[in-house]
Amino acid sequence: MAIKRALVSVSDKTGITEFCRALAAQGVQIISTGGTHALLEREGVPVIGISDVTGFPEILDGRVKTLHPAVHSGLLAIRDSAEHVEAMEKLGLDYIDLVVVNLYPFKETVSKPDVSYEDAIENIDIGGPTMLRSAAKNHAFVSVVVDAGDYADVLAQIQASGDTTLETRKRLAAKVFRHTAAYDALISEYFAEQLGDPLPESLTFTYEKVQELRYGENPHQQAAFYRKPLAKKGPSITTAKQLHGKELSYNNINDANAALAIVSEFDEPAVVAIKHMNPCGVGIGADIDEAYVKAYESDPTSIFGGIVAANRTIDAKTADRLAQIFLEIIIAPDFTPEALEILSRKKNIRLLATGNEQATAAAERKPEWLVTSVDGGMLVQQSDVHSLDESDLQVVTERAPTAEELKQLLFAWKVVKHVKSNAILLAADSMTVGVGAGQMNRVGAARIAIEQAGDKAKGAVLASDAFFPMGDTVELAAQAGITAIIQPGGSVKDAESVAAANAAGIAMVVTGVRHFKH
Ligand code: 93A
Repeated sequence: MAIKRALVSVSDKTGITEFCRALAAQGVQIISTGGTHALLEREGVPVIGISDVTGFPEILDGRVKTLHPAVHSGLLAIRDSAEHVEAMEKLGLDYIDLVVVNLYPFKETVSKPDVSYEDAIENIDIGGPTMLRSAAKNHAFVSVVVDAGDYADVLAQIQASGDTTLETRKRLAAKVFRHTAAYDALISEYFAEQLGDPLPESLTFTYEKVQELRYGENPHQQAAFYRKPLAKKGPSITTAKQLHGKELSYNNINDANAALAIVSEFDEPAVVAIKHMNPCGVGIGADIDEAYVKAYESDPTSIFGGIVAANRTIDAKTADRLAQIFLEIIIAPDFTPEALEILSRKKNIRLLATGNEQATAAAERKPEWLVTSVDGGMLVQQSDVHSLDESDLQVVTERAPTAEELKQLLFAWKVVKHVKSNAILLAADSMTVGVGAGQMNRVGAARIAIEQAGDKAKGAVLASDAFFPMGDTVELAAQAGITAIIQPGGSVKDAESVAAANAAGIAMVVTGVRHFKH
């Protein structure tokens, strides 16, 4: 069958004149709506108005243009059904063999900073998706183009044979259903946002592909990176710009995301180094340089080949230091031109700018829905945005922490939240000095953290992501010279831990909140 009649109705008119001119040259009759019709006519492409097909004017500010039986019969009729053919002939209706439609720009509209609700609603396309879906359903006979990227291929096929192949039409139909599904999901996402997204039921899982990745966690696993279409506010790996370096890998993106989550905990200048999703060094300071020195000193061995995130712009001074070691990624709000110049000399480093100097204050951060796969399904939970208020702390030992200990305890608590469970973290002088991550028992995590801290354990504070099931971890901490501990509390054997702390003169506070992370 040959393509004789095309219906063209596009919001994004890029490339449409050339495409239609070439179609007309193949003898294809072109029908079009208001703005598209006006453009084609202006450009001298032969075109007839939709009203001449429907016998009905475009009304209600264009809300009703193509929503008409003459259009949808022409799209949906089964060409080799005697009944359908008879019905079409009886009513004097014509077939439409090709539909070229792209939709009202809903995403672009709601992404504008001051979009009005009315403007958003008016940009919900009704007629366009309806035509796309009719044509896609009837892809046995009808070609449907929703993506300007397909103009060239479709045209080439028509020029060669007068029609597209069934295989092409199937591929185009699949694209349409993917497109209209995503379009509707985005509208529902917008409504959910308007309503405050109260329940996970409002999750629509509309993601758009950012890029295919070379591989996943390991080279034999396929992988890709997706993001939510409505850009996240605040520093995010999904909106960060890569300024230099090779393409990001799956592990890079995961680690950079984890690193950003930690530096975003702090209002003061902070730097974190990440290895395999766990922080190996975190420092805060009066400026970003001091914070980096602390993050580095935390564990000068593990930072090698790691990922560094900062919450302030990197300048030349810190760039010089960063350039001295091998790092996979540096992610920061921005880099000064000198810093960029210094770091870009290193071929293998990736530099990412989030553009956001200020993170959202911890207390104002809203949880997001996190998705984890299980075999054949998924789990959904809110992200852990709990932030501790000093007044939530309860001193459970004879000795209360000193002001300095309290400062270190709160610092350690912010970081231990991001360490894989079971997690024990030691801190001193606003830097981590020992991290025990992902252990199957708590005392084991403490042993690792203490061993890593070495001499630095003496006088340090300790944070535990969950309660101590018995007194052994506190006894170990006491032997290492830890002076203060922060932990959730709530174990049936809390008294054992408190007694061990009292015996060693350790100050202990409980939070009443735990931070498991798996
Ligand atoms: O307002 S609509 O939902 N009602 C319709 O009947 C209709 N028909 C086509 N939107 C409709 N369209 C859309 O108009 C198309 O999807 C396309 O995005 C746009 C093209 O309009 P124009 O040709 O006037 O620029």
